[in-house]
Amino acid sequence: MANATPVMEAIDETLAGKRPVFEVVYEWATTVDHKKIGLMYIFLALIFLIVAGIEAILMRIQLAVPNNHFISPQVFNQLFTMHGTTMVFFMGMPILFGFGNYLVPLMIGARDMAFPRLNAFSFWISAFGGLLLYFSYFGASGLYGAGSAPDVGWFAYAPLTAKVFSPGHSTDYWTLSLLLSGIGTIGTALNIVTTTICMRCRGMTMMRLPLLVWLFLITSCMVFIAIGPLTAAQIMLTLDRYIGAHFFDTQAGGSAVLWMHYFWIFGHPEVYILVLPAFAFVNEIVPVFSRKAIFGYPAMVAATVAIGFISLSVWAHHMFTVGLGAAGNTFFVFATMVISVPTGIKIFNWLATIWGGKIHFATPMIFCVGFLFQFLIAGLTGIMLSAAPFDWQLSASYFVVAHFHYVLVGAIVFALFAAFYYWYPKVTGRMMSETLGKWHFWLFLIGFHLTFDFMHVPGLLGMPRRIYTYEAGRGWEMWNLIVGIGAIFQVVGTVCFIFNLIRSCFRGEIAGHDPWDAWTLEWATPSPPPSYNFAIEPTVHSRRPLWDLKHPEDPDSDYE
Ligand code: HEM
Ligand SMILES: [Cu+2]
Repeated sequence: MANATPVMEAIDETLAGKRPVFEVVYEWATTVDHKKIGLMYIFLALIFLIVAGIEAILMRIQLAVPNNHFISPQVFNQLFTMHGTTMVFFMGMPILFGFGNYLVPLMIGARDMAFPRLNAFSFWISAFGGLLLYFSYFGASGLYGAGSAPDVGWFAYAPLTAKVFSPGHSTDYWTLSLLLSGIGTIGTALNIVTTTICMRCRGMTMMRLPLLVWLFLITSCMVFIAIGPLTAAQIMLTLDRYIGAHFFDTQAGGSAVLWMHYFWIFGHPEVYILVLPAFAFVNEIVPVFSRKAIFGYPAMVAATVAIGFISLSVWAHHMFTVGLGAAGNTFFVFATMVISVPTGIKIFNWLATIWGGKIHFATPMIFCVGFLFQFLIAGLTGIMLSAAPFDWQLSASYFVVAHFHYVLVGAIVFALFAAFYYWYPKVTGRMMSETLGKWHFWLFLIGFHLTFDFMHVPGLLGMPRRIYTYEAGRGWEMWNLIVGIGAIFQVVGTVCFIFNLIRSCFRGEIAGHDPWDAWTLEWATPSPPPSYNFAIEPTVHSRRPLWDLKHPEDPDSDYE
């Protein structure tokens, strides 16, 4: 089968009795090929997406009507903790780094990552981190006293996490699982930085790097700076809980605010660690479907570097309500607002790329359009929240939840879907169904807006976040019902997507090596690419090497 995926080949050969299942599992479990590792990251993340999605639906069912007793308060606390932690650490980061793993070496004309074994190690330790988090559910009373999931929120504020307030081991599962996955994330970041710096093919100067590679490079640098404080905080918390240290124990001279600083010095850059790869996908997809080179490449690179730096210095906008004092708050208000400048440059450049282009609204492109629109709105509510007095009113309300889901779902998840439709033919050799793709898009878009547009309203009406139920007559019930209905739409859309992923693997149209008429190097390889990527190491002369090959009459290299 010339056009089979590695996965399908494995399935076929196993079914035909040519290879025992064990051998196939062994091959994947021991692989150091960046493409297989990338796929395993994505597969793992999709499983966690389903799990965390179920947790979200359970919460929305509970909140759909007032005075509901579908779920107990304890379980509700566990659900939002597990949902948030899973989505950020075991869905978001793995799926994005999965794409990075798959694409970065291909796009710079390399045969693999710089450290293939470290790459495998990083994947497995992250996967074990995720398993450990969920092991807390199955631990039951016997095993080291686990048996209930963590319930302290995804940012686990002190002093709630102290042994007195959170006895048992669920908080320890949370801590250790983030410690492990943090090590994996650092390993992957190290690999991406080294690969990008050292393994580029001939002619691939830094200013000819595909923007995707630039964005993963900067994301990885941010990982170095952000994960350290997280790891330190997890170790301190463990010391507090196990040997009676008092880092975060106010009564013994520790500081609860110290935890917040540690957590958000990690937590805010984390937001950008998730969003920059999403930008990366949009940077590749929008120009190809507008049939134009990206507008303002150097400005895009500069804006990314600026976002990287500034986002490291805005963490205390998560702490306006703590009482940092006027000087502290003022600094963080301005630092936060300044980010809108480079972000605005990016939005402008995407629009300028689309402007006057021959736009082709295939599924990857429509998801990018959704991304642009929703990211703009998320940025606007972000600016609103960055004004400290406004934040004081709404900090612990549903307005904030609506804001950050606009970023996390409206921007990041939309860009991810675009990436799936765009690179699927490269990975599997087959196209995803456009019809199902359009169904997916519209169902998900309607669901997204029903859920998150209307979630701002109960927030403005004073509905706090993390409440398990509420009484009737406060004007919240209609909005919560709409929000719940929207969530169902999103589920149906996602089911279309998963069905499309599986179905297209067997039935999809054969793609050929370059179905979108694109211009970056991964499209120069067969679909799927062989394990060594390139038989002959490519040489490039411009930012769009494949364009040069296809258009000898008007190559970019003439203008460089
Ligand atoms: C780019 C992707 C972004 C993501 C993923 C994101 C995510 C989040 C998250 C998870 C929170 C919740 C904090 C909490 O639970 O207390 C939050 C709060 C906040 N975000 Fe964003 N955000 C993003 C962009 C922005 C932007 C562009 C701004 C402003 C220009 C902004 C300003 C804020 C502020 C001020 C808060 C504090 C809310 C509070 O503590 O009450 N965010 N964001
Ligand atoms: Cu932040």
